[in-house]
Amino acid sequence: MKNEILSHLPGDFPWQVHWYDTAPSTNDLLKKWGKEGAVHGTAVIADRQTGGRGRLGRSFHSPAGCGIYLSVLLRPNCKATELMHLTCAAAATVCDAVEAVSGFRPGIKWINDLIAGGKKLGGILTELSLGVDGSVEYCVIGIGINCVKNPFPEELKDIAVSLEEASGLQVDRSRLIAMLLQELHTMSQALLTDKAARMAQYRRDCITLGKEIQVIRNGVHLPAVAEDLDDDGGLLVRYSDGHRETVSSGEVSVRGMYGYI
Ligand code: BT5
Repeated sequence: MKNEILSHLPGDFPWQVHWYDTAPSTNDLLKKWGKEGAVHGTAVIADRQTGGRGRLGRSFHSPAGCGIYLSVLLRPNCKATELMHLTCAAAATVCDAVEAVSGFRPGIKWINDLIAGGKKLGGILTELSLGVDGSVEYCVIGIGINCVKNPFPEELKDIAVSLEEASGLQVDRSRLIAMLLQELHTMSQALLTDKAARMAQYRRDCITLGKEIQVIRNGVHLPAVAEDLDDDGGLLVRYSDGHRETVSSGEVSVRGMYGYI
C-alpha cells in the first residue's frame, strides 16, 4: 500500500510517509515520535487502528480495509495561541482533498466532524505539545475517514456513513491518502499566513451555523442557536434567554436540536 500511495505523489514530495497494517492509534504513535524528535512532515497511516481515538476520551472505530486513518506531525514555529484555528484549517483542507478525488464535498459539523447526508463520514483530532513558554514543540493532526461501506457497530449504525455510500463512487484509498498529504502539505506551508482564507472556507463548509443546537457542557444540555464563528474557530451561540457566548471545542460539544446534526 505504501508504494501505491507514493505512486500518486510527486517524486520530490518532502514528507516522510510511514504505513502500518495495524497501529494502536496513529496520533499516539506520532506523539511518541514527536517526543523522540521526529521531523516536521512525518506522516503515519494505518490500515487499521486498535485504539483509534476521538476527542474527550471517545473512541474512533477503525477496522481494516475500510477507512483512512492518517496523522501528520508538524513543527510550526509559533505560539499555541497562533494555532487556535488548526482544527478548522485541517477540516477545510480535508474537504478539499475529498472533493478533489471523489467530486463530493463533505460538510463540517462544528468543530471537527466531516458530514455526508446528515451522517458522520469522519473526524479530525488535533493535538499540540507545548514548551514551557507556550511555544509549539509539535502538533499532530489526525484524520479518520470511512471510505468503504462497512458493518458499523450497533451504536454507530444511525450516525456513521462511508464516502462510498455518500458519493456513490468506489474510492481509491491510496489516491485519497496521497491527495490528503499534498493538501495538508500546502496547508502547512502557509499555516499562519493563510488563516483568513482557510477560516472563510471552513465557514462555507460548516453546516452548524444558523442551526438550532444543544450546547453540552459537563453533561448539561442547553438549547441555543449557532450564530457565528470567531477567527479562532470559537462558536458564537445565542441561548433561549437571549444571552450570547463564544464556546470553545475544548469545553463543550454540540448536537443538533433533534438529532446528531
Ligand atoms: C473525532 O472525534 O471524530 C476525531 C476522530 C479522529 C480519528 C483519527 S484516525 C487517525 C488518528 N488517530 C487516532 O487515534 N485518531 C485520529 P469525536 O468528535 O470525539 O467523535 C468521536 C465519536 O464519533 C464517537 O464517540 C462515536 O460516536 C463516533 N464515531 C466513532 N467512530 C466512528 C466512525 N468510524 N465513523 C463515524 N463516527 C464514529
